Amino acid sequence: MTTPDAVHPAWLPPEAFRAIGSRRTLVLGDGLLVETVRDEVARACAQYGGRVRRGADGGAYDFVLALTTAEPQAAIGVRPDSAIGTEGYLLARHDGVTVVLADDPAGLLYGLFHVVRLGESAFTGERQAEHHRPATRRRTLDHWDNVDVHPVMGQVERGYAGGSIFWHDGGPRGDLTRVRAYGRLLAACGINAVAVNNVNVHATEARLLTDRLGDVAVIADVLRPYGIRVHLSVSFASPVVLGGLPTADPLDEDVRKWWTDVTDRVHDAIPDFGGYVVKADSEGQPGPFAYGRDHADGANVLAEALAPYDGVVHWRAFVYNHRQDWRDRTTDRARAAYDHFAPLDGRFRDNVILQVKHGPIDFQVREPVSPVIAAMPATRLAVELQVTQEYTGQQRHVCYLAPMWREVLGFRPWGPDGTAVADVAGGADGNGGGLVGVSNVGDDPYWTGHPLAQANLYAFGRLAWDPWSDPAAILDEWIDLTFVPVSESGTSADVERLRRTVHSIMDDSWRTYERYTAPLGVGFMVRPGHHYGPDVDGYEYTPWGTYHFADRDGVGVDRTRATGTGFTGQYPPPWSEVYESLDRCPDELLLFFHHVPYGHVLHSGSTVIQHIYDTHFAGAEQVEQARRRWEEAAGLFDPSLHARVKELLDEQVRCAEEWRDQINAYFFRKSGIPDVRGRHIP
Ligand code: BDP
Repeated sequence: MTTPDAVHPAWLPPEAFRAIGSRRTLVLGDGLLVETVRDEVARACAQYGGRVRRGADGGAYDFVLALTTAEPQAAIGVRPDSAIGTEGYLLARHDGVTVVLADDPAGLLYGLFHVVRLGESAFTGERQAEHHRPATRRRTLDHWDNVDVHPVMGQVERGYAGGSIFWHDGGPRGDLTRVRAYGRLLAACGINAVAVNNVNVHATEARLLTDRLGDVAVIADVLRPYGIRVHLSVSFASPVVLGGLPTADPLDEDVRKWWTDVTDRVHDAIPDFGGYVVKADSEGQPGPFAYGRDHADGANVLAEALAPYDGVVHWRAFVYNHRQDWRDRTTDRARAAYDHFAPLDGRFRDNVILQVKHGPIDFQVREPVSPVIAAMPATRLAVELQVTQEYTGQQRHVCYLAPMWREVLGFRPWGPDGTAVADVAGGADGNGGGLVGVSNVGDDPYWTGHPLAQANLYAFGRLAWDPWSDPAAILDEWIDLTFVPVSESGTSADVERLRRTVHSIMDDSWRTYERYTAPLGVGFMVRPGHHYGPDVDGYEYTPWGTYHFADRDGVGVDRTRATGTGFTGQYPPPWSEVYESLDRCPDELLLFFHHVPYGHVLHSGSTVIQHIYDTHFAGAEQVEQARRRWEEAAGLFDPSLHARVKELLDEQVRCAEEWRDQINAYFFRKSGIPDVRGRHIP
């Protein structure tokens, strides 16, 4: 695999600071994050010849970054009309001066990175005051990182970019330079919270809560200057495994006290500690069910301990029976989260955030939105997205996920006039549970293994900040920041060519991936265990769930109320009716909700079987085209990045053809119906 000499700067190459670094800047205000802003500007100035001052000295400035509390009107005569708000900023340009104002230091930092994105255009013309503020306070990344290397899962569970950037050799890395650079990248796309260990909490990692807390504190120290609060995944059984108590029953007084004492110590070590992440009663992790308690009891005991410190519990709703009997057709994994959690609405403490995967199953390339999101108006909810590409090509395939996430966030569970998923996650005044992404980062020099997968991390942050952003516009920002032309002589025509190439490969890559993999919302036709590559029946007869029910006559899971598992009834109208109806169900989700004959005619006019053939041939062909386009872009930028992507595209072409042939052959053999276009099906 082609590897660059140094860690890739991702979306913060030095050149991105050229516009700021060549100007005269005044930074007004105090606080840790204001110092970070000063450092950033000073670093840029050292490179590009500008200067930065910390107090007005009567000199002229091109750029002023000021906290409103620092009385900026004395220096620059600007005063905002209204409150700017937590983490927000105001950007304006008058009389040749670009001004960023913020009520708090975090806002100033986000304002600085906004100007980095704008580049030279932030310093030309006039600019009416623009008010920016995040849609939600909580913009979190979960790292599924283990401190030790796990014998099966490796160091990063479902990680495709090398080892952990936090942990090495069973402890924190000695040199945290990389973690600092990571914090900077996260702040530059708007992320403000990171959970530093896997939701599956193994023996060593459990101890991060107690005798190894210092290991977490050093990471928190490094991330703090970038406004990032650290969270910790903890085992629900901690009172037993760490505290030596006979029980972890959440209603036991000693257990309560144990959580309170431990949390006090965590707060002493990490004063801005964000809170706990808990995967309980899920895939073998311990939980309150063992004590006959429910998940509100379980979450509340931890929340109570964190409440004095503005901490939260991210309690995951990913609870289902992973030991089901495939012969039992009434068990439906899609139903599980709603069945467990909807009845508990209103019972969670205010600082519990119920963390719900965006779909009812498990991060498949196409799922409906989870009905839990619409079922718990009295609970703070976070929507969990999988930035790591476990089911979307494992960072060997190009799959730009922002269009999928944007679709999820824009979905309106109560119909076209109702609230959107983004509003539920954002909450009133931005105080909802927000978005949580499962990180795709490791210690690979490109951070994400596949260089183009960096765009997913960037887009996750930008969508968490503003869920209504356009994925293509986010991609443009990312391209502009990331791809520096090979030389100063790189022309704007080169940059345009590069932009066109990247868009042509990435814009539709999620749908391309969908085309050559599992069809029409089925999901899980992957190889069991590692989940890479096709295996149509891989999970069909296992305890983890059953996903397609294909036989010689038809395919799909009947989840209707009339004849199936009744899952459609978990949605409010109109979706409960739309999904129930064979006529109205959207094509792309047909097989998620219905079992139909192969000859069933879709809204598109094609039959199900012909759709399977057509999309699989088209998807594999599109990957081949992407490879050709990428080859044509050689020479426009960093050759080692080009080479790395080229190697990965070779693998994507191979794998897409394997998917195409396996899926087509499987359904041809089951149905006996030939391709109307007579193409070769092995
Ligand atoms: C599944 C992953 C597994 C995670 C689990 C989770 O395969 O590694 O532990 O999700 O979200 O998709 O907890």
